[in-house]
Amino acid sequence: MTDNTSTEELAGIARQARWHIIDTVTSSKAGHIGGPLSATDLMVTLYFRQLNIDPENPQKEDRDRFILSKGHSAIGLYSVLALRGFFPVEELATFDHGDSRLQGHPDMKITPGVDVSTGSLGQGLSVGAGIALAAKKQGKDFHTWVLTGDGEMEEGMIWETVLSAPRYGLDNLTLIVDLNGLQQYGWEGTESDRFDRSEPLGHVDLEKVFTGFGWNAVTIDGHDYDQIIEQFDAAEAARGVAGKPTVIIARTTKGNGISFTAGTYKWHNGVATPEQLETARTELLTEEAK
Ligand SMILES: Cc1ncc(C[n+]2csc(CCOP(=O)(O)OP(=O)(O)O)c2C)c(N)n1
Ligand SMILES: [Mg+2]
Repeated sequence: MTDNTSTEELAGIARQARWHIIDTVTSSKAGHIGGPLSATDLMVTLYFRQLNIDPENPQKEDRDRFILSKGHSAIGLYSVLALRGFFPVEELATFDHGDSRLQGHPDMKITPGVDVSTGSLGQGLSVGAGIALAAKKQGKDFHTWVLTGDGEMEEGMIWETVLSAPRYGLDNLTLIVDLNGLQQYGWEGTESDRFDRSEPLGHVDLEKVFTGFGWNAVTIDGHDYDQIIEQFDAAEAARGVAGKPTVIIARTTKGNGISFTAGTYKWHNGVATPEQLETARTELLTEEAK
């Protein structure tokens, strides 16, 4: 824990971040909405309370690492990085333009604060385990955090690392699974049905599976700051002590925070109409709506 930002402050920052997500995608005329919005509270808590990072010195040697493995949610990460001071909020308006530092998927070579390039789903946990293992070997005391989607958990490469990370005692590695119950598509009229593409892990007891592989596993409400903070702190306290990695299974709502995007795969990506953008502005930024 590096900062005592209150839950009220986190909630206010998250409303701003959510506004930047939908406003930016609307003005860039392309981008993801649902995934960034389901992970907003998790990323705001990481960047405004948990991570040991310095916006003035993004490459600081002992910084904590964060890997947005579900790289399609880049605009969520960029919004949080901008609000945290890594680059000007005004730069968000360049999102997805050819010459922008803010590409549609995170690029570690050009974006301040981005440690690992992602976008091809399934790779971030393996990279995170490599970083965590290197830190152990080099006696470095920082934490590596990885955020995956639940659809992303279908990728085989994830499970190679779920298998191997406990063997190396990577208690400096924490995986957060954004369990929003949806991926890119669903079947018409069956959004809440289990076992189809709309609920990738509907038939899996993820906590039990991870525990079986040798991880510490806990399930939280990924929009409840008290639960997020408690388990982030516990995961960090395990570093150097527990001898095993932690997974935080965060139950979330895809598209959370805006009425018309919440709970549907249809806003996995999309561009708001002018009327929808006004609705979002009212819900997120207007005093009486808070
Ligand atoms: C290897 C790979 N396959 C397919 C895609 C295309 N794709 C982007 S997002 C997405 C759905 C991801 O669903 P989930 O992991 O649940 O993310 P979230 O619900 O948080 O948006 C897909 C299939 C990709 N980026 N990489
Ligand atoms: Mg999902």
